[in-house]
Amino acid sequence: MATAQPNSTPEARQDFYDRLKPQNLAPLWEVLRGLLPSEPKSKAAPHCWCYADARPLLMESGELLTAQEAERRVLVLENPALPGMSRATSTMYAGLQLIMPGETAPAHRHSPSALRFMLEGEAAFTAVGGERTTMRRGDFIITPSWAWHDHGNEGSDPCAWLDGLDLPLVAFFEAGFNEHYNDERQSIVRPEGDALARFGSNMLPFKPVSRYGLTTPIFNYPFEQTRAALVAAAKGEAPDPHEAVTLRYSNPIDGGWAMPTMAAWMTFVPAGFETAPIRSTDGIVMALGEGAMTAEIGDRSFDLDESDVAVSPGWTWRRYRARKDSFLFCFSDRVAQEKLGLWREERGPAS
Ligand code: GTQ
Repeated sequence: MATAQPNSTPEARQDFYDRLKPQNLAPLWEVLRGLLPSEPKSKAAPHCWCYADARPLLMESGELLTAQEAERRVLVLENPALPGMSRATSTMYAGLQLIMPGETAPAHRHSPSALRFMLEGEAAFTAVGGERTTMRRGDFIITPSWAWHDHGNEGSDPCAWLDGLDLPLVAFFEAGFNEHYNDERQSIVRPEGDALARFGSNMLPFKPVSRYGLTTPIFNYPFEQTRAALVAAAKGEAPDPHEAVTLRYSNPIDGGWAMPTMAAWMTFVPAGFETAPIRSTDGIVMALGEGAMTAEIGDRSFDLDESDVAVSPGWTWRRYRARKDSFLFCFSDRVAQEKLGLWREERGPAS
């Protein structure tokens, strides 16, 4: 039996749509394909920021205004396909932050979480929860959601690092708060190293509780420890064809990811090793801590030197080839996607 065919003209449909509009109604069938694509197509583009190009401009910003004046003196890494949106990937913010000798980035707190990957300088500190930590090259540092934090530079050279924040995610949920401290620097109530001793030495208090709720109580994962673990792990078995040698930063309280919204890990690609293509639904921000490597991301190929930052948009094939032993720091929204049951990956053939 034939179904009745409505014989509406394009004009009749348009007229119907025009009458829907004032009622704040819209026809799903005109937008359904865009709402339910067969697979993700990220709006972000693969991109690389060479530190050699960005650094002079970052240093110039140090002459232009103080950290106090700026509150945070940061050059935002804007994805070229998302101009003006302060996004490196569709869901992650990234920036290069500079603190000149003697300066303080004043204490504040916000519900977005922040992470830092230290690039340059030996004498920068960040203070979190009444404790200071010195930030050294390659260190992974965490500012938990709603924790007071200020940064300073006690040395004679500029200090710079990569910032990562979940700002676009928090903005999407419209759940962001921000507050200023009543002083430039927070009061220090614990000696440096306290958190690492209690939680980051393969030991735990009998009743391990994080001061920072869902975020790890360790707020500096020193590169020295991370690097040593990766190098030792590489001796135990051959690198994984897709992941090379990868370890993730974990929360010692539950073994999960270190932060509730941003996943962070480090990949060691031994010199001469080439990974097979892999893609995952999380868009990844990566910074080369040490070494020299090529990252093929989608149809782009980037030669990464130390401190270069690249982004791999979600569901984009990526593969690495190391020219020297390379230590690649990565972060993404993978942990959030996993919790929501959305995260997927696909592994291409290993040649
Ligand atoms: O260091 O607290 O890149 O609040 C952007 C916002 C850094 C910070 C950023 C921030 C910070």
